[in-house]
Amino acid sequence: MNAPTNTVALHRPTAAIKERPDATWPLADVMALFELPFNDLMFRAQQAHRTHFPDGDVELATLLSIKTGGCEEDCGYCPQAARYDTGVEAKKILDIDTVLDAARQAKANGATRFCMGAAWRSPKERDMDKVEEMVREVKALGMETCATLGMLEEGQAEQLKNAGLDFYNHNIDTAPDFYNNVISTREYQDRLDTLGRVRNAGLKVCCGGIVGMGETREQRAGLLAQLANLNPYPESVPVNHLVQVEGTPLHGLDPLDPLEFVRTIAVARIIMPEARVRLSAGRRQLGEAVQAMCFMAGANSIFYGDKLLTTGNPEAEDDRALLAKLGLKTRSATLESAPKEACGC
Ligand code: SAM
Ligand code: DTB
Ligand code: SF4
Repeated sequence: MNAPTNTVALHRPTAAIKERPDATWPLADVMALFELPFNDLMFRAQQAHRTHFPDGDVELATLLSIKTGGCEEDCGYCPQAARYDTGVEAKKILDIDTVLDAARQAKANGATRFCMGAAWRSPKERDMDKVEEMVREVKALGMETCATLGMLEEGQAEQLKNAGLDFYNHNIDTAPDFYNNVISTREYQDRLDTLGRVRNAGLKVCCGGIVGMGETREQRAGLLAQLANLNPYPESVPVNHLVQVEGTPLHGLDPLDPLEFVRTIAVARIIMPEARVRLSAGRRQLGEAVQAMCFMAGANSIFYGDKLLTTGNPEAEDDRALLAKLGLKTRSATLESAPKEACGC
C-alpha cells in the first residue's frame, strides 16, 4: 500500500495548547450550541476550524492493541472486559518486533501517529519496561507516539515521557452524571487524577469520550464541557461513536441519530478550537456522507487502518479514496526527533 500523496508538511509536531486564565464553558452555553439550527452550528464550526487550521489537513493515527483482552474492569461498552462474553480472547503483551513491524507499516501507509493500547486497569511496573522500549523504538522511526494503558500511578507518566512518549490517551468517556451508568470499577475522579499526572509530566493529552451510550443531549454537552474546561484542554479529542459489541451491557441500544453525532463534533470544534478533533471509533457504521459532514463540522483526525483495538475500522484504501474524493489533504508531521530520511520538508 502506498502513502497518500496529497500531504501537507507542517514542519512542526502538534502544537501544545496554552493555559487560559479565565476561560470556562458553562454547561448552559455548550447546550445552547447543541440547540442551534444545524446550519448555524455548522457555520460556527467552520469558522473556528478555518481560523485555527487554515491548512484544513487531516491527521492519520494508527492504533495497535499491544495487550488484548482479559481486562478486570467493567466498562459497559468494552469488548475487552473479561467479565463479558464477547469472544475476545485474552492475549499476552506483544513482542517488540511485532509492534515495530506494525508501526513501520502504519508509517509506510501515511500515518503520522502510532497509538499503543493495552487492556489494563493500569500498567504494572513489570509492563513498564516493555512499553518504554516500544515507545523508544516507535519514536525512533520518526512517528508521533501515543499510549493508552489505563490509570497511571505517580511517576509512570514521567517514565513514559522519558522514553519519548508524545501523547497519553485517557478518556473521561462521558458526562460525570452519566458515568456510573457505564462503569463502576473506577471513579470519574480517578480519570481526572491520571490526566493531571499526564499533564504534569509534560505529555500532551489525548482525551475524549463515547457518544451513543444512551446519554441525553445535555450529557453529551456535559462531556464536552468537562473536556473544554480542563485547563489547558486536550491537544487531541477523540470522539467515539459507540461500537456495539454483542455480549457487552450496551449492546442493543438504539443507535444515536447520525446528525446528533455531527453536532457533537461541531460543538467540540467550537469550544476546543485548537484541538485535533478525532473522528474515532464507529466510522464503519457512519458511512461516507456522515463522515463528510463530520469533516465539515471540524473533525481533522481519524484512526487509520482496518482495525481499531479489537473491532473493525474502514480499510485504509477506502479512507484514502474518501479523503481524495473530498479533496482533503493529510497531515505530514516533521518531528523534532525524526531521523533525516523521515523528514517531509
Ligand atoms: N484500558 C485502557 C483504558 O480504559 O483507559 C485503555 C484502552 S480503552 C479500550 C480506550 C478507550 O477506548 C476507552 O476509554 C473508550 O473510550 C474507548 N472504547 C472502548 N470500547 C469502545 C467501544 N465499543 N466503542 C467506542 N469506544 C470504545
Ligand atoms: C479512543 O478514544 N478510541 C480508541 C483509542 N482511543 C484507544 C479505541 C476504540 C476502541 C473501539 C473498540 C475496540 O476496537 O475494541
Ligand atoms: Fe479495560 Fe480499558 Fe476496556 Fe475498560 S475500556 S474494560 S479499562 S480495556
